[in-house]
Amino acid sequence: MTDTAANAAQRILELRAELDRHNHSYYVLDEPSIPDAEYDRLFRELQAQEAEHPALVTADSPTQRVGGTALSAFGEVKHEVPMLSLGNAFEEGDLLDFDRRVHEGLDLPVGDLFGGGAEVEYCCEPKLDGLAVSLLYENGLLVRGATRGDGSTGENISTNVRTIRNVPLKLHGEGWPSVLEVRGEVFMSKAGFAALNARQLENSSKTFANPRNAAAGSLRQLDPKITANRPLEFCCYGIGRVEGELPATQVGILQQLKVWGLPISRELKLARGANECLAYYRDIGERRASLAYEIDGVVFKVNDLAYQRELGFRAREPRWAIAHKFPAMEELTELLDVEFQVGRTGAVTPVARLKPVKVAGVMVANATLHNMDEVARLGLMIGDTVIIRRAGDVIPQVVQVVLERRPADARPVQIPEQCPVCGSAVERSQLIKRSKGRETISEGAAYRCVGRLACGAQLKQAIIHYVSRRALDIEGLGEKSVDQLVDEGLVRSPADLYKLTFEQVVELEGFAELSSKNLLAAIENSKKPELARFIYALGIPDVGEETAKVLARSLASLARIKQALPEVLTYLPEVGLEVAYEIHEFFSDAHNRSVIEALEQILDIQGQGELGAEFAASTTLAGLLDKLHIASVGPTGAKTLAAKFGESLQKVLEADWLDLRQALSEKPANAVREFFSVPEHCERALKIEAQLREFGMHWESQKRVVEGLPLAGQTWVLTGTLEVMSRDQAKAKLESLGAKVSGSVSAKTHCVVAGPGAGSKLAKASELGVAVLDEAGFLQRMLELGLTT
Ligand code: D41
Repeated sequence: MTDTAANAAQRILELRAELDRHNHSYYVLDEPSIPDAEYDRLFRELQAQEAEHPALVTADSPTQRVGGTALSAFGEVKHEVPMLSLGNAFEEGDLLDFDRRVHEGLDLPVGDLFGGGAEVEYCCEPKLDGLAVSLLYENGLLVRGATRGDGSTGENISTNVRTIRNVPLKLHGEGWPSVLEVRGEVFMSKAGFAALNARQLENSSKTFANPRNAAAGSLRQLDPKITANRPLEFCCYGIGRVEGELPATQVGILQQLKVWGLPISRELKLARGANECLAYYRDIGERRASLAYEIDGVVFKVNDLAYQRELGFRAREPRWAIAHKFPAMEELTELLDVEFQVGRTGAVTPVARLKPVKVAGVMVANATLHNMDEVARLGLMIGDTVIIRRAGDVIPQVVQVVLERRPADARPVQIPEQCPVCGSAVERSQLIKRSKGRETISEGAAYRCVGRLACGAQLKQAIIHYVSRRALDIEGLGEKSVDQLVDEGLVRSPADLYKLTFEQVVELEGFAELSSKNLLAAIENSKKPELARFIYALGIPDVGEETAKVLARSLASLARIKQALPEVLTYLPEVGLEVAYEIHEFFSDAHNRSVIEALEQILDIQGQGELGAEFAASTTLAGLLDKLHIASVGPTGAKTLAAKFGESLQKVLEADWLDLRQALSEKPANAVREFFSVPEHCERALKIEAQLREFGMHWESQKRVVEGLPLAGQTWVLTGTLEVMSRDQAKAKLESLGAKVSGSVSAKTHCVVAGPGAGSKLAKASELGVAVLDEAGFLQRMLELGLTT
């Protein structure tokens, strides 16, 4: 043998071994080891090598086999009509070549620039990224489901396909062929995939690299109960064995299948000629990111079945169909390093620095790694070869490590002990779970730099947030100028902005006389902020604009917000315990307090005054008792208690068991007594009550407050979807006007607000003659009552 032939033989063996390994991972383990694009490259290299050295082709080469191998755990199914594979077009030219071959095969004149020739009609549909299956219907009943396998033999997955919600077990209507084998793709929507992975993560089970693996892994479960719990869907794209009559075109058949209850693509279209096919390709390509499921291209099929028969197939690919692929969303590259970024709230997050690689047409050099748990989950080491995935407009992600390519000198990823920006300590966050009056603390996934505004990274982002449009809206301060102000030590806290002088500003890069004056004027103009904007500007973790508005509206003073106890904060609409603790902790922090005090010296914060009616009306003793999370005492028990003890917390605390038993059954009565036998629990309850009083709220006067409100004594019901406000918001509005909001309609109901999708409650309302408002009518009424949205 010559040298080159020997080298080729060596390379061919290597490629076969590698492809065999990947095939096994992919088809048997459902755990691809490399991206499809990389597999295709290796495969094409092997094909090219074998074409050049035909003597080296052996029957066991991966090129000599189509598709995968059947996994023995399932029974075998022989496909009487083989399940063919699809040829690929990667460029527009490939598609034009395909169209030309179709014309030649059919003896049709090829079109020219002057519109001559005949246009062939093509059925167009997205190419779903799932796995091909065959469903066999006999006399309209689903009798068998099978995977494609190698195209001639697949696996019997009948029990599993039956669990797929949109697979009809019995065909609708009538007139179906006595034997009808339909073929299509089983896939998972992007949302279903995300939900499944979230669930897997929660259960510490293995997550899937992409929706296709998730679909494959779910369909090939030996336990159909597992399959049933996976969000699988089916979409029909063709037929196999048929005994009976069907329409004479591809589109006609699919439309008929749809009538019989089989799902087909909503994007199905008929195109005349190659140019309309290309237009379809571009249109779907543009909408790729916004489709509910992943696709890796579009498929074109000659529409006329007589033409399909005439064209036939070559090897195992029909000459009448082609897949026009989109750029791959996954590629291989190298992890050069992991760096750590510090966010506005001090979160230290790992970022992957990658050897730049083009993924779906875009150069990618960085990818987020979320947190150290994710790094551990991936088993990532610096130097690793990794699979990068860019799904739509989403930030590129590292989805998998290619373990077999790990170099000997790979290094572990380590969280720095000191903040890379300011050198302060980096601490692991704590997860505090509170329920039934108990706290359990565990380690969180996040790490935080404790440097606060002493950390340049946090300070810069805090300032950028503070001046942003929805916060204090100080125009003229860009990211670059903030960097400069911080780096030169001119600004160490938001309060320092107000000390800037003309001389200092005009020295900054990009500032001239006029722009400096404008900036100083903008800073001066920001000195009378609305309370809500000010709260938002502080950048409290988890407090966005909405929560800031709620805080400002309900508590109506910075002093109250600063001291509010977490339980008191949870009286506010849409503030849960987690956020309440974040807010409370933020204001308890000495450093934050000093920054806020400095700002208070300078600013005249607007919109402070009386406690909001909304808050006042929602603070009940029953609510407080409920918030204490006493075991076995829910909202109803809390209400009974409050009523029984005349709205006096003191009386509840002093109650003996017999008193309690008059209001509650044995178990909750025991629980209440036990709970309040702990002095800290009593103290806490009294502290909350004291704060509510201090804020100007009295249980005894609750009734009076409510009685003076315009909707006092009325019960309202909300049903269906509201579009302008959330149901919680609508409920809060109604309660602030004195109404009660109930979950069920009765003759006593004053009014039902019904959005789209309202069902039985709306029916009941009309039955009982209860007034009904749509959302527009409801908003109108709210406006009449002087409430703004
Ligand atoms: O959406 C798909 N993945 C899809 C796959 C489709 N829309 N049409 C297809 N048509 C065929 C032929 C033309 C051979 C009946 C296919 C596939 N085949 C296919 N899927 C996997 C292997 C072949």
